Amino acid sequence: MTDVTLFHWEPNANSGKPMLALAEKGVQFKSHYLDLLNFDQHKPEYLEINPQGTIPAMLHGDKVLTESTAIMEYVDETFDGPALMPEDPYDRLRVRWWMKFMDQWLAPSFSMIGWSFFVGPSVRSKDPEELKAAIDRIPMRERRIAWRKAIYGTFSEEEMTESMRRVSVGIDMLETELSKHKWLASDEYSLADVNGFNLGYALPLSQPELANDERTPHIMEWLRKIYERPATKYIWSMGKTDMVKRVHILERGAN
Ligand SMILES: N[C@@H](CCC(=O)N[C@@H](CS)C(=O)NCC(=O)O)C(=O)O
Repeated sequence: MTDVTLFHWEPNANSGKPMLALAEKGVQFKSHYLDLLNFDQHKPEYLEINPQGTIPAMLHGDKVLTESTAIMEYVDETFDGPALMPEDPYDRLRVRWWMKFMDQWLAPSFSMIGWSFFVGPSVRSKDPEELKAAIDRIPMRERRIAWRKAIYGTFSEEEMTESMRRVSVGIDMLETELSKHKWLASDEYSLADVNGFNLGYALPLSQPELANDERTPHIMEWLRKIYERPATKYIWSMGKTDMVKRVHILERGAN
């Protein structure tokens, strides 16, 4: 086995990006599952690997890699297997354009909605003192603030409205772009698709009015094609919670 260890949570969002990129390249890796809802990412043994206390992180030999998109690019460039970046420089630019757009603009809005409706409610019933201590242990100030807002339900109406607006704008942009090429950034399957799938695989469940067969047929077909790839099936089978079962909405004929 290649000397790769991936520290990840569920195949979802940032964790799923390097998981799926590794599987697409055919790279076997040691899986080290961290339970985000149990605050495993803030435990001292993981902070030695990623002092920011966020997931994912990867070890390749003696190298420590963090930042999910940068890890995907490293994986693509380092290992044999099908290229996940196109040859053409303009196509490559579009892959990077979409990844930057998703990582910096769209994903934080998806994340705020997910943290408000899922992450916060999932941990809220723990002992209040334990929760307070868990929050105090989080190394990054901005993550402490996000956890507090998720747990105590204090994301403002303005923040939530803006996140919903961004998700809606992002869905329309994806639909337009996917009507132009076979895949998101070009006619070749790329890291932009891996990134986008991790962000949007559950859209037909989480935003059924905005993402559905009538309104966004290109998005639906794109998600289904990625879902049908053997690498995607394999990685999603590594999920340990019901969260990943949402992917089955992409089964043809499921809705
Ligand atoms: N920019 C980082 C963000 C990593 C990140 O924030 N990951 C989330 C999970 S998707 C996390 O670890 N959250 C846990 C926490 O904030 O405690 C990346 O892309 O790797």
